Amino acid sequence: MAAQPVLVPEPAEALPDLDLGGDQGLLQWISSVDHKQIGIMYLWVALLFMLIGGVEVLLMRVQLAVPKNTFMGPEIYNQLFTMHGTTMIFFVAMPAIFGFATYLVPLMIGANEMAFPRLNALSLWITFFGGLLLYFSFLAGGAPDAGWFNYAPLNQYNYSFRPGIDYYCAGLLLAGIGTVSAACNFVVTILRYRVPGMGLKQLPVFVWMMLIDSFLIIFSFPALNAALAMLLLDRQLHAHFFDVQAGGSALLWQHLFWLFGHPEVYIVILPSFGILSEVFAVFSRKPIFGYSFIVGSGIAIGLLAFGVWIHHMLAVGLGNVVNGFFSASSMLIGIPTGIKIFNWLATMHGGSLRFSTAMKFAVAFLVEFTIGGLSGIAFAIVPIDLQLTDTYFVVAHIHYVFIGGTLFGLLAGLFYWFPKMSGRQLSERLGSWFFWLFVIGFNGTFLVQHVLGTLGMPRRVYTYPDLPGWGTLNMISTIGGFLMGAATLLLVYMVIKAIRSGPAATSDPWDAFTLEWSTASPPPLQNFDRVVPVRSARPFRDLKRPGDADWLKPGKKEGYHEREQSVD
Ligand code: HEM
Ligand SMILES: [Cu+2]
Repeated sequence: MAAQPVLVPEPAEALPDLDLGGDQGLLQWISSVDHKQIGIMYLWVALLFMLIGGVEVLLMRVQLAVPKNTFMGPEIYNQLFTMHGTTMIFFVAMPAIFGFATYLVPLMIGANEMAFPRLNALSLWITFFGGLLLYFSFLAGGAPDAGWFNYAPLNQYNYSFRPGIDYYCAGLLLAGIGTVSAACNFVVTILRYRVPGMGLKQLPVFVWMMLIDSFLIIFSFPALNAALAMLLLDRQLHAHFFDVQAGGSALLWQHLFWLFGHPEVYIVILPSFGILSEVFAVFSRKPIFGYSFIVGSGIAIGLLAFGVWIHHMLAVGLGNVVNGFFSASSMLIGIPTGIKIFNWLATMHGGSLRFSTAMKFAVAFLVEFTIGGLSGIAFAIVPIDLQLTDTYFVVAHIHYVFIGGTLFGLLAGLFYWFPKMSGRQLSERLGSWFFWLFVIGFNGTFLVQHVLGTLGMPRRVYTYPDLPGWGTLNMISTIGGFLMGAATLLLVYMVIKAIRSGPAATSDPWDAFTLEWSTASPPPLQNFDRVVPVRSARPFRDLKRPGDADWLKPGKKEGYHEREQSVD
């Protein structure tokens, strides 16, 4: 079963004679339909917008550093927090996820391309142009200023007559179309283009999570896209969908938004769960503990994600029965999430751990994401939510899950896959500096916001009174923010330095398990000309250690019993 026929959507014309390791020039990049180049461009888009969103938030933190500050006024502040949140979710987290997935999914399933390479390029470019369109609002008379959730009636023309909200609608609609088309591409690629022998039970966990993720996108983004189109009709053609005075419903916006918005928070966390599952296994030198539980709980999270959106609306007065139901369903999500945490801990247990920078971020994730999960459960308790909603406690929760969860996962992925993507090794020494600077800055910024929230400091305000403790805690938060800013610059420096002059990486620097490591670093234009036989979820490891392949062990389920062999 050695030389498999390569099961890939081969391009109709011969492949251009390209060496992806070389310097190809800008025109080649922007006209590319190669999934690896598109993946890398997605990552650059994410980095670009992360720097912009980062500058926005640092300006906000300067304004909040001391009470009664007059550094900026409320108009600018509202635009900044709206643009910060919108940018980070739609133009940083999503492109970063798609960057990794576009690059890795075909490689991990032994394919040479995405199912629809041209659609893949289209998805990237309209996402990017959606971001540009959103930012064009600054030049067109003012950015949107009603928050990333853009609630009615604030989003209505008579409350926000500048064109910012129109750009919000147009930019997100454009990006939304790119997102849905990318998700369709992943579903077809994963279901149709796996190498022979790779059943669904042999899919790498990251690919599984991207499959679930894509379905979440396909079912949730239409709610947002519809709401955005309706809002444009409201604003441009006086349709009154969300205008209470004319018989519309402001709550309708919230329902549509959170019907999208809650699944969205799982859309951005599931890929990180996938990345971490790869990282924990490889850096513990063990198979992932409880593969089917990891996958199954991912599916459970995906299904539950659609049944909890009202926990974002517990304070709007839908009544005790509705609130009680959604409170309970929200807490259920803690169960599959807890299962995953347990499985990762069990994967590390008894393994021979290697604390590379990727693994450091994975372990830090366990701590920070658990803090974010616990504050989430606290919010799901209605009386607590009524006290804490719209305070800084929410800001703390969001960031523990987004940064301590999503971003830490993505950073673990960056340090893990960078050698594969670039053919260069990132400096572990600078990586360690970056890690500590970032983790300290992150906790400095957001841990104290739990306290600010319980003290009653409202979120989305441009200044605050001089009450006992508020100034000090805010100052700590601002200093933490600047530490994260410094860490981000260090990351950019590291990446550029490694690309220019980093030590060359081998094809398999971590002694990894999955197929992407069986090809060169960086992979050639045609990923594989021969694909290894796949019989387990660790096909590349099976190949490297034929005598000890997973499928040779009689009666072995995944897990645990492998401790003896794991010391290699
Ligand atoms: C254990 C799982 C989780 C539970 C039970 C939970 C629960 C909640 C609740 C009840 C709120 C509403 C708080 C309020 O506005 O009063 C909330 C807000 C939020 N959560 Fe979570 N959450 C969980 C995980 C996550 C994850 C994984 C993410 C993202 C990666 C996330 C992102 C957010 C965001 C962005 C908001 C604020 C939305 C806004 O008003 O702008 N949460 N969460
Ligand atoms: Cu939610």
